[in-house]
Amino acid sequence: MTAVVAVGTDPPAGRRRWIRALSPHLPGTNVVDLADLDPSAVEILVVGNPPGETLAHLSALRFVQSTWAGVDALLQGAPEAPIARLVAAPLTERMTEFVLTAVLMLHRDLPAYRRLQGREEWSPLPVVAAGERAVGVLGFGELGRPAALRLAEAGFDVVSLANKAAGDGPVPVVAGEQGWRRVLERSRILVNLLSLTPSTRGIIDRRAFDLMPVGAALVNAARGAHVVEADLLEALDSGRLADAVLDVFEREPLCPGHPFWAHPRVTVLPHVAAPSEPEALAGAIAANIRRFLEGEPPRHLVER
Ligand code: OXD
Repeated sequence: MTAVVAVGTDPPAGRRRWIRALSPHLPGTNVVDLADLDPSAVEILVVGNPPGETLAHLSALRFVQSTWAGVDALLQGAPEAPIARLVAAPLTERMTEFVLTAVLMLHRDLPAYRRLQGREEWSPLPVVAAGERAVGVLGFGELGRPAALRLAEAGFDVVSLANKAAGDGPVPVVAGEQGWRRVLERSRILVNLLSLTPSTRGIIDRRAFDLMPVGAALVNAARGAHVVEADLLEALDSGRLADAVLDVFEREPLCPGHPFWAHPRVTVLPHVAAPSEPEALAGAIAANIRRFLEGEPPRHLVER
């Protein structure tokens, strides 16, 4: 029987693009829009990161391949099928490029110059060498590790936080409560690439900001829910933090009138650090689906 792969990515209007991109990589398979299938017959599903409970009616699910790097929402209430998150070189490269861009922008004071520009003020700021700029990267996994290494290659003084410490690579990796404090206390620029779990939800809060050097900056490219928004606003308004570059938010899209929109110290981005482009990522997704179809364990399954 021909295997059927259902595509249920959001927005539904974009599904045709995924279907077009995936089909040539899955010969002998029907790649179709989820909306065109009887829900009780869907066994293999390609989705982004919708709330898992929206899939609860797919009672025959056997494998879910996400088009997203993080599947925190999908894990909430999805049927008991294996779920693979997306790990693919083009996605990693885009995130690495984004982190480097954001850190260089903060390092060379571009947000501060934009504020000066708003006041028509011609005021050169002191230039600091990259080697004197302490950067912390929270997370040393599939996305955190390459980003931390690229920052180190660019000359920054990088320390990363992970579950396990490691001192022998180009980036020192620290762990635990002591590691957390060490990264925060030293980081002039803090980059968040943690995955969102019950233990990391709300981890970047007032206590975290109080540990950071006065005038430090935050780059959040992981999940909005890592950050306590009210605490971040307070830290920015009090001058404890100088800047925040935010690609992710507790609620997306960011709602009209949210204080981040007009905040002079916040750069708002619409979750674009590492967008999932079907044409670039279909090969990696299809390869994992083929593994499943051939009875091999798919790669990058998340613990459930
Ligand atoms: C994500 C993604 O997980 O965009 O945020 O892939």
